[in-house]
Amino acid sequence: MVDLSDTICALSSAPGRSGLAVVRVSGTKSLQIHSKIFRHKKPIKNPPPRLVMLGNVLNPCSGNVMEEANAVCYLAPKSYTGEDMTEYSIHGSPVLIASLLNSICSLGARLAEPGEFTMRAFLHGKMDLTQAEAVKDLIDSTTLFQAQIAARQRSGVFSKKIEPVKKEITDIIVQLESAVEFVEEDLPLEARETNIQRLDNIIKEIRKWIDAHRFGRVVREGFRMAVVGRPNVGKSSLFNALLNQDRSIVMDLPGTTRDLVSENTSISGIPVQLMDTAGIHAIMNSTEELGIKKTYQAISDADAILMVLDRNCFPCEEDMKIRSDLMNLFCIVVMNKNDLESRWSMEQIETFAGEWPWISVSAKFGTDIDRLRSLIFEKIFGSEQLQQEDVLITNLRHRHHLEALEDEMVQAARGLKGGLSEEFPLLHLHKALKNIGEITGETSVEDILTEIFSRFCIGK
Ligand SMILES: Nc1nc2c(ncn2[C@@H]2O[C@H](COP(=O)(O)OP(=O)(O)O)[C@@H](O)[C@H]2O)c(=O)[nH]1
Ligand SMILES: [Mg+2]
Repeated sequence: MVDLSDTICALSSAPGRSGLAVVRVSGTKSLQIHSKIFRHKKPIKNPPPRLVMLGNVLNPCSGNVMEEANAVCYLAPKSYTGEDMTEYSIHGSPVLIASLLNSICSLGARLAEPGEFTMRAFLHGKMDLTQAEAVKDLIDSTTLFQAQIAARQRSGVFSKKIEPVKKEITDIIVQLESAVEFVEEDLPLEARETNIQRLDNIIKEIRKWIDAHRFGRVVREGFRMAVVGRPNVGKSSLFNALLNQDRSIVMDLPGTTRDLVSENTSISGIPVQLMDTAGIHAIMNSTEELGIKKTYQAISDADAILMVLDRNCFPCEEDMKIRSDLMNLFCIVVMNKNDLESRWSMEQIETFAGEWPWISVSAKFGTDIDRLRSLIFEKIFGSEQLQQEDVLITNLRHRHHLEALEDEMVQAARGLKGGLSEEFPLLHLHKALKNIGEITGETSVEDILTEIFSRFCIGK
C-alpha cells in the first residue's frame, strides 16, 4: 500500500512536447518544497491558497531561475487529494519538466505511482470508490457521451442513490436486532410485514441498477457489429456509409471483400467496432472459403449484426440460409438499395425479419442512414432517454457487488417471509451492507484498491 506520509509529484498533463505542462505535488512537504523552488513575482511569506500566482521556478541547488511559471497552492483538506498541494504550469519542454521533477524529488518528494493522487483523494474521503473509478473512465472516454456518463458518476450520482439504501438496511437491522435482544418481545406481525415491504422495495431498486448495466457496459466498452449478407448486396457500401468514409472497397463484381475489414466509429456517442465481412454464398474456391470462415468468426464475436439484403433482387435460398445461421443473435435487417425498385413484398420482408427490426436504406446514396443509426441506438439502449438522475452502472465490479447485494437481500426477505428467527435475515443484511461498502470503498481490501488505481495514468 502507498505510504501516505510521502510527498509525491508527477507530470499531470500528457508527456511529450506541448504548449504548457502541469506538474503536481501532494503531501506534507509540498509547501516547504514550494518555498525552495518558486520565487513569487511579488514577495509573499505565505502564498494564498487556490490563487494563480506568477513567479520563477528556481534550481534549488544554484538558486538560478529556470523558467517563468504559474503556481497554485492548496492547503489540506481543500485540495484534490485532501493534502497540501502545489501545481505548476510550465512550458511543455520535456527537459524542463524532468528538471523540475528532479528538483522536487531532491527536496524529499518521490514520483507518484499511477493513480496515486486519486487514491489519496479516496483515502482522505474526498470521494468514494465509485467516483474515483469514474475519474479514470472520464479520462479514458473516447466519445462525448461516454465522458458525460463518467462525469455524472464522478459527481457522485451512484453514491447518492446507494446511500439511502444503506440507511434503509441499517434501519431494518436496528429493528431486527432489538427484537433479538429482547427475546420475549418478538417482532410484531405488523412490523415484520413493513420490513418485508421495505426489503422488497430495495430489491426492486437494485434490480433496476443491475439491468441498467447491460447498457452501461456498452457505453463504457462499446460494442462490435458485423455487416453480413450475400455478395453484392451492398455490405461494403453500408460499412462505408456508417463510417462516413470510403474504407472498404465497393465493386460491381461479387466477392470483392475477402478479408475482414474493421474500423472503430461511434453511433450516437457509443463506441462501435464495425466489421465488414466477405459475402456468404456457396463456396467456389479456397480463398473464398477462408473469407467465409472469417465471416462466421466475426459473427460469433459480434454483439450485433446488420444483415444486409438487396431489395432489388428477389428473395433467394442463400438469404434464408444466412437467416437461419443468425438465429438467436441480435440482428437488424437492412433492406438496401431503396433507390431501386423493390422485388420484395411488404409481407415477404416482414416474414423474413420476424422478431428482428428492419429498415430500408440506400447505402450508395446515404438515404436513411441516420435513421439506421437511430434504430441501432434505440435497439441497444431502448427508446427511453437517460434522465439526469438515473443510475447507469458501467462498471463490472459494481455489477458483481450489486448482484451479491441483491442475493443477500432476497435471502433476508425470504427469511422474514418464512417466519424464521431474526438472526437469519440479520446475517444476510450484514453481508448486504458489506457489499455496499465494497462498492463505495468503505470496506475495500488493499489489493482491490491497488488493482483499481494501478490502471490509472501517472499524475492523476
Ligand atoms: N443502386 C444502388 N446500388 C448500390 C447500393 N449499395 C451498393 N450498391 C452497389 O452494389 C454493388 C455492390 O456493392 P458492395 O458494397 O461492394 O457490396 P458487397 O459485396 O455486399 O460488399 C456496387 O456496385 C455498389 O455500387 C444502393 O444503395 N443502391
Ligand atoms: Mg464487400
